[in-house]
Amino acid sequence: MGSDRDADVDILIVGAGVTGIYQLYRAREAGYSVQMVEQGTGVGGTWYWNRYPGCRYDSESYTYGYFFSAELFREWEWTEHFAGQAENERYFNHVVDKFDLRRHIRFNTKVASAVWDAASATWLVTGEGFSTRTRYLVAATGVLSVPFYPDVPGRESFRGEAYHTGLWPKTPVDFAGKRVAVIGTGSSGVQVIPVIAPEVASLTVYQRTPNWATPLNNRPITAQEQAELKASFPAIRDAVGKSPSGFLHTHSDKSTFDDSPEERQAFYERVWRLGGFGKIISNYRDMTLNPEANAEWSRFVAAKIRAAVDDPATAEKLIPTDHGYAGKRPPYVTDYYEAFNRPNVELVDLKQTPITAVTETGIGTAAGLREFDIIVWATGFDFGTGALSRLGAVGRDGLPLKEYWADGPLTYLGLMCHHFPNFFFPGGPHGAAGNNPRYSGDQSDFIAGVIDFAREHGHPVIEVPKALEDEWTNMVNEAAYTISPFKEISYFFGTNIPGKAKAFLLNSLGRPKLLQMMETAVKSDYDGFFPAPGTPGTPDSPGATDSPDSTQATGR
Ligand code: NA7
Repeated sequence: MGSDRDADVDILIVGAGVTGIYQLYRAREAGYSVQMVEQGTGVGGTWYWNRYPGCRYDSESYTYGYFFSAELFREWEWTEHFAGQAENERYFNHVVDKFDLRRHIRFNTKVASAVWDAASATWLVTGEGFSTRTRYLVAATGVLSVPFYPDVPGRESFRGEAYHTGLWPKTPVDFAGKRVAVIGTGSSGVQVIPVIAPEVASLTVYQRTPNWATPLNNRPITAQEQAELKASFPAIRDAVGKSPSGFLHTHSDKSTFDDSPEERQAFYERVWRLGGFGKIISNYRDMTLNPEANAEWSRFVAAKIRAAVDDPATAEKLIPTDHGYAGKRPPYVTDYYEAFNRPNVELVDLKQTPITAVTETGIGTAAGLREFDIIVWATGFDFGTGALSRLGAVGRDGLPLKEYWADGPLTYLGLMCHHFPNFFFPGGPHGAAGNNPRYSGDQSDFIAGVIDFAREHGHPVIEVPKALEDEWTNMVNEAAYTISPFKEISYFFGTNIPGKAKAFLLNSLGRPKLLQMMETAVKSDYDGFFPAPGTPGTPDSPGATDSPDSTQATGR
């Protein structure tokens, strides 16, 4: 029978990003012994690794940050409605220090394997110079944390400087007077391009597929707004807590064709001026679902692109033709299209002239070789399952997670899966809408609750029943094609990674459904989550052997 003597810690959390830090706070507050491991040398996750010029939130700063402490909310003054990377990283450092969490974090530690041991009902988690046995394993490893480099011939032969936006160096990159290539025009590419354009000698943008970029509408938070934010903390916390999207943007109850063409134009102009995701959330309620409504808004955005870009041929290349607005994750930008009016910026359409090779000096396409000093790879991530599949997690009966998920993730509420007892992944695939901290916070709360319940009732093993996993996974996969606006060309289906199974990787059912399912589980006292002694995976099951040699546990 597993006992607390078998574990070095109660809870081991992997990843010091927005989700992991909150889970760490909750675990520590509840009195568990808790250890966090983090691959980097600092906290912040996304806001630690993505340091490229122009990197910033496209969710409002104050709804992205935490709500668990009124004092934290009131003392931290965001400078902008959409704060930049350096400020975001400072925020997470502030949180970790304010709540004395840093002493639980072991940096420079990458998990190489995590193996379930049924006999002791613990996970043995190891990495280079690190080995810990934990009762519960929480992988807060992020959905956008494994950078993707396309397999372009010669990529590594380039002798100039090369950077991936998701692995940006801590020392500033000197772009002044350099010949620079940016490959990729997703959310990262469109942030970096306008910021470096004024500095560089030349900027060549390699675009395979254009995205529907609309204004972020960022601005400083005024002293008056600052005071209002502080004064309204409980109201904001409650509104965000209840919001179906996790944002403060209000939902419109009108459908597109309820309005006349003139009213629609005026409405669109108002929506255009909203911050970030207001373009989706506060748009006509049928904008993402009714193809004609979607085409109408997309035409409006296309007209804005044509108005912003001086050269009509360049403007046409920048307008998506393979998907309508929100068919893929739309980026939010500041002066992106305007950058193409600069004489030193040029757009290369890879649909017309694909990259054939990277050479020692530059990039070759069908149109010839261009030489560069710096290449920026803004080519995205192995979304959703990338980090979890690389964790080396091996569950009950020796089943690797990577194998279990070979055809796509199987999850319960995007936070746990059958066959993997005492294992949780808040913010994981099927749980969130992208990387929204409100969803992952809901998941962390649920995880904290089920662990508390198991502790109180003396259950050594928590494992979600297969039927509940099937129910959620099937609902998510079905709604991916009905409720979700995203098309199969989106990386939300994993299709940006060669060889990856095509499967939906977000929560297509939305936050209300997630919360409702959680409530059902809590109200049933987590019915079915605690396998009876003797069933597979529990300490006294027939297959469970003595605990592997725990003398190798070091590093703490
Ligand atoms: P994205 O949104 O996945 O964008 C990656 C970009 O890289 C996209 O424009 C891709 O074009 C392009 N790409 C990928 N492979 C290639 C090759 N082989 N050749 C040329 N271009 C290529 O990643 P981001 O980092 O921008 O944003 C990720 C998330 O971060 C974002 O959604 C926010 O949540 C924050 P494609 O569209 O595939 O033709």
